[in-house]
Amino acid sequence: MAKDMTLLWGSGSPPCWRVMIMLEEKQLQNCDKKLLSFDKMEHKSQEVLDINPRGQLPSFKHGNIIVNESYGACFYLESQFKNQGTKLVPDDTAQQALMYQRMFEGLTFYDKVGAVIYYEYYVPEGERLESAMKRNKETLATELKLWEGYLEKLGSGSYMAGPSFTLADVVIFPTVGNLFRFGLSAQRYPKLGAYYAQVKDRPSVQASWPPHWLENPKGDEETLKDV
Ligand SMILES: N[C@@H](CCC(=O)N[C@@H](CS)C(=O)NCC(=O)O)C(=O)O
Repeated sequence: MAKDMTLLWGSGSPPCWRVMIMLEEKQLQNCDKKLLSFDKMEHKSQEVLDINPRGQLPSFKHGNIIVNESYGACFYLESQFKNQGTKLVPDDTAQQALMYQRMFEGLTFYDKVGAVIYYEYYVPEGERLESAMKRNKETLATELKLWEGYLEKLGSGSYMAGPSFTLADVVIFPTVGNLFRFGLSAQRYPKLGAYYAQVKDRPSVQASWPPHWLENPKGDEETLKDV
């Protein structure tokens, strides 16, 4: 089924993790997946650049079709393998609308998480400011309260867009996984904590768990402890 399908990916990258979960949900485990190292700058290798001129991961190819953007790859796979594996777009109009709404808000969510957890990666040492980090953390706290409210409104045991696991969970769970890896308090954010606990054991999520997290189960828990 996953004939002539290639995914170049990096461990821990939320955009890569989205596509990894998607492949599992769609029973496309035999996709040819190649783990590359950001530390070794393999995302700028010719192999990646041949598929993705941005030199970014994920880079995804199916036959002659290239869809590198993680959201694009997820939509593409759902549409191409609609009747295979988990159905990830609900038929119910209101649930579908909420799924789209949350998916795209998920990009804003990810940006705000990234502005804190990847601050040192993106901002060179001499340009880092404590005031900027403080502001980014405050902005993230405001964002997190919004998601707490969304989950609260849906009720306990809900997924991101209602009673079923959808594309919204595929794209947002990796962001939530990173939050807890970097030390977010499940006591301060109980709804996100419960969502994380509920989804982390899903087989597609377990099968795609970042390998370097398995090797080193404790992340940098200081980063978000005061958010
Ligand atoms: N919009 C892209 C973002 C991909 C992305 O930012 N990938 C990061 C890893 S998380 C990357 O390859 N960064 C290296 C670089 O930009 O040079 C997507 O959603 O697929």
